[in-house]
Amino acid sequence: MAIDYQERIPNNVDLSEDRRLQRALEAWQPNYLQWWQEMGPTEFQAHNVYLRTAVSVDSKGWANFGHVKMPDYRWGIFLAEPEQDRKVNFGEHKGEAAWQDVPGEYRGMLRRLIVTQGDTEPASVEQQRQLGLTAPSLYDLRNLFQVNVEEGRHLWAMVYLLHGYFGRDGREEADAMLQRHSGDVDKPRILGAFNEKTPDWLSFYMFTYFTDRDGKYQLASLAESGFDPLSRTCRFMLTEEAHHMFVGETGVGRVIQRACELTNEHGEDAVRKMGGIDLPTVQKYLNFHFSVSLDLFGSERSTNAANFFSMGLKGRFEETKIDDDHKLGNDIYPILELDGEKFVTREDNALTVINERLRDEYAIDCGRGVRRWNQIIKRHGINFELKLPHRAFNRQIGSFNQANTGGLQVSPDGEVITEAAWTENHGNWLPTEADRAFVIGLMQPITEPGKYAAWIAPPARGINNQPIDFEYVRLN
Ligand code: BYC
Ligand code: FE
Ligand code: FE
Repeated sequence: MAIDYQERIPNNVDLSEDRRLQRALEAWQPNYLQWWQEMGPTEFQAHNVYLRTAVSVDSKGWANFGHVKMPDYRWGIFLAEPEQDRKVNFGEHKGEAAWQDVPGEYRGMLRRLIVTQGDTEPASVEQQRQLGLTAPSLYDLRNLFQVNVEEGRHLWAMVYLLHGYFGRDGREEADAMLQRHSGDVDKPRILGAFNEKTPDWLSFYMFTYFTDRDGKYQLASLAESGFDPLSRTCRFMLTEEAHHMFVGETGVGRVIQRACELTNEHGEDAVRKMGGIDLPTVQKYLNFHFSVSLDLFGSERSTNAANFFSMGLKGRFEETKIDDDHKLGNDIYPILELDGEKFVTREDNALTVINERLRDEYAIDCGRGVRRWNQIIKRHGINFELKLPHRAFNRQIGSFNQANTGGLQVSPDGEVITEAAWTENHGNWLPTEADRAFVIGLMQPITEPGKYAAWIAPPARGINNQPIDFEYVRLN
């Protein structure tokens, strides 16, 4: 189905057939645009940016590329194509026809899931709003804005569900999405990682690698939902997520490549002096972003998560490909825990520890890119290996939170340590104020097509087969 971009709210949901919903969304739109102006990218709103716009939900050729101004980018509402005779594929309702309306008894739970998902989208735009001022190239500037406009569209997708299916409380939740702000002391965003700062481009690449990947796993689990409209919105959001993670993986990879080049030219200790970001600093940023992103999966044992599953609202990653009864009545799953100062693996009810299973799958996926980063280092003949820190390192949520470990901490290598040892060493493991100041100090804008900042290698190729010196953002 082709999408009409002349409409105020481009969509493939027959919005013009539902006047009540259309009016509600048209009333929300000016508030959204105002939020975008106030809390979105601080500059470049009047410049033409080479953006990809979704033009259909057909997996072949769903996107169009062209120079547009961000406020003119059409934030449409798109649902992936319906699946014929789709069923609820897990939980107590397994085998029933998928719901086209909200099941009354699950309304509150479903709304909460949609609100939590929706809240992260504008949060990330807020976190990234200053980065345009210090982009290392026009290529990177364009990628930042692509991610930003798509996160804006993801918010639209969730707000469509709230307005369309949850009546007055849905409208109130949609308004609240624009009132909470990342890092706000009074009205913060819901989840921890979305209240952290993204003050520099290394943080941005780490965020898009690690935190957008939480998005991939959460969206994939929600795409399994028995509530069909949620499934279809999330399925389409996943197609866009791939690019966000690509920006992260290649961004970190290019930082690593430059560090390696400088190491080989000037020696390991000269990387910073020569204006690069040394590998030990990259490791610290990695440690930080991986650990705060692990927190996004919630507690190891969660009745919320068990309920979401049993009710048929949120499945497991690739639920329908898993070979079991999809009800998890008697299944077990191993989880890692601290018993005093020792790690032990205990088996628990698979339903109770469903968050942990998703976290496991996420961590494995994170490891794949780390291996590719290490290949870059190896190709340069340098003896250094980046590693994911231990899953218990620097955790704020769940059983490894200090409040639950009797004050014990865990090092990146998985050594259980005292609070005093933590205080003494955490500056070797997490970015210090001085590290952050150093990295921020490198961030100077490069605005000439084809030029790249000294701390990052140019990309291997451009966007949509364009050359790397293409004018990705027209500054004149
Ligand atoms: N920070 O039983 P618990 C994305 C709260 S990213 C603060 O442990 P549950 C994106 C929890 O809310 C994907 N609070 O966890 C990426 C609960 O509070 P209430 C986002 C936290 O409920 C980049 C309480 O602790 N999508 O799309 O089983 C750029 C006890 O909860 C945290 C989703 O998250 C935390 N880290 O699972 C842009 C999917 N963790 O309700 C976008 C929807 C937990 O008692 N959300 N809490 O006040 C969910 O499925 C679940 O809410 C969670 C938590 C998996 C997040
Ligand atoms: Fe998103
Ligand atoms: Fe994303």
